[in-house]
Amino acid sequence: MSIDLFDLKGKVALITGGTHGLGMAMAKGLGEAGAKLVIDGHTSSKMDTAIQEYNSENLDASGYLFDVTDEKQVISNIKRIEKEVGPIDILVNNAGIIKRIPLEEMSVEDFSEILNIDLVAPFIMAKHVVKGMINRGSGKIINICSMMSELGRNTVGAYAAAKGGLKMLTRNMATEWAKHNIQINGIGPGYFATSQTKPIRVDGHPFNDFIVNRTPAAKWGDPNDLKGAAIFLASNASNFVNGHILYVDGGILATIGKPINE
Ligand code: GCO
Repeated sequence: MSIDLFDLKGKVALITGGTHGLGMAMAKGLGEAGAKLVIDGHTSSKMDTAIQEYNSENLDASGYLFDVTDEKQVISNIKRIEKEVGPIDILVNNAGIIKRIPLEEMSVEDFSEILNIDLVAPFIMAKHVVKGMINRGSGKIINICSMMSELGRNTVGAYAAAKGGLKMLTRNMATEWAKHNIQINGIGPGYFATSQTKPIRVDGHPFNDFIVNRTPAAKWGDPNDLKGAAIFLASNASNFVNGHILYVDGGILATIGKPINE
């Protein structure tokens, strides 16, 4: 049955930054499709709350607190996870930060921190998870990109540099690892109602109205709208899809936009 192509029973999925927001929504989708969930985070209080929420929805989830930018921590935790939970079949590089600062005012420290978490960490995670996938001859890696993988925007220059880089890193991972029956793709969320967008999604905030008008779907996305894309790219349904960025954006990238009153 074709629907079985989306079945993730028996698979182990590691989601970085899976304690809230888009990461949690995508993780729940993978769990609902049958995967065992391994949630990475860096705050124990957030992790405890998140694991309770997953388990309250009968999802098999275990939490691991480690810093995705620290290669030593990544290596030791991947070892622990593969021993305690099982070989990692699916990696979702979702953890990320954003700082909204004009480039001419942004410190090198801020710029480097954003690049480190949003671009270098996905490289470190994939570099160490893929070794097991190559040995097993199969695996899925999903890098969470952004509209800023394609478009610039005032104040988010470092984030755009990182997300643009992540798009190309995704393509190069596919170039180098697809021959091992590993599929590496990206998901590019549009504008979603999350804690990350909260500051710019308040009534009366010019950006809020701009996004509703700029998005052909005329609304902010619901994090649950990402579940389908995550399950597709994590499952056998995408076994010949590689180096692709699947944008889930309500049509933003399809259009030049329209005047407010049109
Ligand atoms: C912003 C937003 C975006 C979104 C998302 C869009 O300030 O523009 O936070 O970065 O979160 O990445 O794809």
